[in-house]
Amino acid sequence: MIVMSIAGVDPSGGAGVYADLKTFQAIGVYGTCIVTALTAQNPYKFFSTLPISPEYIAEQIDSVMDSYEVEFIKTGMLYSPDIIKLVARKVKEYDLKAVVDPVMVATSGGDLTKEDLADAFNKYLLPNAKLTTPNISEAEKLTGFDINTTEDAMKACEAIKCNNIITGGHLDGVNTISIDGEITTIKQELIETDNLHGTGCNLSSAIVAYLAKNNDLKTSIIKSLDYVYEGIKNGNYGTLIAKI
Ligand code: PXL
Repeated sequence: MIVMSIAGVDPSGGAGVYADLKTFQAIGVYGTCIVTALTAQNPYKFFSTLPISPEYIAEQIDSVMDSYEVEFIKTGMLYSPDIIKLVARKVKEYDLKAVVDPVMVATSGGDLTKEDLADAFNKYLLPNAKLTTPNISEAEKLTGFDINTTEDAMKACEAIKCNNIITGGHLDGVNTISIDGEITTIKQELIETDNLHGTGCNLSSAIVAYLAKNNDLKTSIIKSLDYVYEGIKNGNYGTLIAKI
């Protein structure tokens, strides 16, 4: 049960590959991490980004694949269309089942990329992904729809090019899920907090971990929503004992 995160580094540890690794550990799978970019940030302020070249990202992926058997991966901050293209190529090459967190903007408000990534996600990565996990603003970018209501989110769910969950933190806690064309909703209680940094990262890495532990997609999503909810409540990702 070896999984992989392909994402950026958040030195404050709440998001990116460090957060993913903590979540993999909490759920009981062995995690590997491919770094797409360094960032300088904390949960409240984003300073800057230093991307890694696509060639060196490819070398990292190949080096892990050379000796580990990986079936499930998640992708987070991919920074540029070229990196998205490269990752899509590697997903095909190694026949990987990918959960794509279509990261475009940091929770703290900083741009995690200079370019418009929605087209590249739609064209290269989503058509071969197992699941994508946009929040409302990412779903708006992927579909071009405005999302103000659950009905809007359901329409966007239908339009996204693979199985997806549109997370409902900004829609009264209503998550909208589309699996094999069937649309359902799961409502969660909203928690008052000033720290939602990394919740998207932790959701997608938890889903990958539960998938690797042989849960089906719907079960993996439900368990992961619960894991993230507990993490927000306790502010202690990675020290949680996950329900395995
Ligand atoms: O949650 C989006 C995200 C993804 N990856 C990295 C981040 C963030 C948000 O801050 O820093 C590296």
